[in-house]
Amino acid sequence: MEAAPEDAAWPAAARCVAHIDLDCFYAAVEELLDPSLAGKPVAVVMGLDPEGHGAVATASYAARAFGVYSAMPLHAARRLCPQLVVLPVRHGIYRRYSAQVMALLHELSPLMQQVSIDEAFVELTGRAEALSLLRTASARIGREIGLSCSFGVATSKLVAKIATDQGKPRGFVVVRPDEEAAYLAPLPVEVLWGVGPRTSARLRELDIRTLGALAAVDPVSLAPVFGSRRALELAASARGRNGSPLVLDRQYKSISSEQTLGRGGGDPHLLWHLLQRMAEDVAGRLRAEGMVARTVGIKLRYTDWRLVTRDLTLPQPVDEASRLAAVAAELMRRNWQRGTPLRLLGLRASGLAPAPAVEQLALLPLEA
Ligand code: DCP
Ligand code: MG
Repeated sequence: MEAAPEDAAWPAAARCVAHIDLDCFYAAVEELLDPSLAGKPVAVVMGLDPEGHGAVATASYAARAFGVYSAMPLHAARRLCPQLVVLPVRHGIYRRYSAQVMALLHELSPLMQQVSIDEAFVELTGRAEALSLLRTASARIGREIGLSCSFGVATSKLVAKIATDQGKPRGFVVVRPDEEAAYLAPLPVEVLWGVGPRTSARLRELDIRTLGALAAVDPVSLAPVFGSRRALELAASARGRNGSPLVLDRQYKSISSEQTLGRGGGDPHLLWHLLQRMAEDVAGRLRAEGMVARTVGIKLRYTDWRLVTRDLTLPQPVDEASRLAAVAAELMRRNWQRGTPLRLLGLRASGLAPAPAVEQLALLPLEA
């Protein structure tokens, strides 16, 4: 795909966080599986019983036009939209689609946080081409999986998520560095995380309805109402300043390589050779992701299926093949019953963190 002009390079100095949320997720999957539903008002309903009780899990856009929303009792939804097509939830099917989307996103970066079944954050800081990568991912979700999604891209999770919601459906909303405050200014205060009915009522009493108005007041004047900590947090959020890091999913916290062994699975020379190859593979993927690993582990499966996994957490993170292989070899020395044949050998790097930019620069003169 050709880079659109609006997909200009993301500045290296700024954080880059993408948020994605699938459009009308459960209803979209049902439409994908039964194209005759397209364009009809569809409600996917939880707890649907033979008497027609239940609660709307989600509604298609055609149903939303009648005022049907998530969490509404089914009888109320039917009153608003008598021709509503009602389907029971099928969690197993939605989970499979969700897993496909998450796997595709994970190709962008292992720094990914799945927030719910249809929603995730991806950290793309340091990736100048972030926007064109995301646009390609969005197109692939449509083409390869058949679902429509919305993306928000910004310098924080907070603003990225707001951008996604504002662009729905099929949105791709980019809030560039330093444009956060201007982007948020016209929006109602309720779009901020944690601003529920109570906070928004108190803000209304102070005549603050938009984020622009909230950003304009001195946080000192909010402190008596909200406490100083919350007042400062509100003031920063209203300008789009929020440093919340991604909370990484366990399953995405490692990069590993495995090799099934035939004959010769007890030969130390062969195993050392394999460890080096796997270390090169893992190191290459770590560097491609811009990551370093604190923990290196091995996985040994003996021919009687006994499984041994051992790891070592290092004082300094690593991303070079030689270091990974050396640590893995040391773990082998301590834990492998030398000469005993293995069915499988694996090497795993975990405790991942973004590679520190300064250290990488410091390495350059040595490599030149
Ligand atoms: N869901 C649910 N009950 C709710 C809200 C949501 O069971 N109260 C389920 C059904 C949704 C899915 O979770 O399809 C994702 O939730 P979203 O809030 O992202 O809603 P949708 O994806 O349906 O719509 P949107 O396009 O607004 O994201
Ligand atoms: Mg959604």
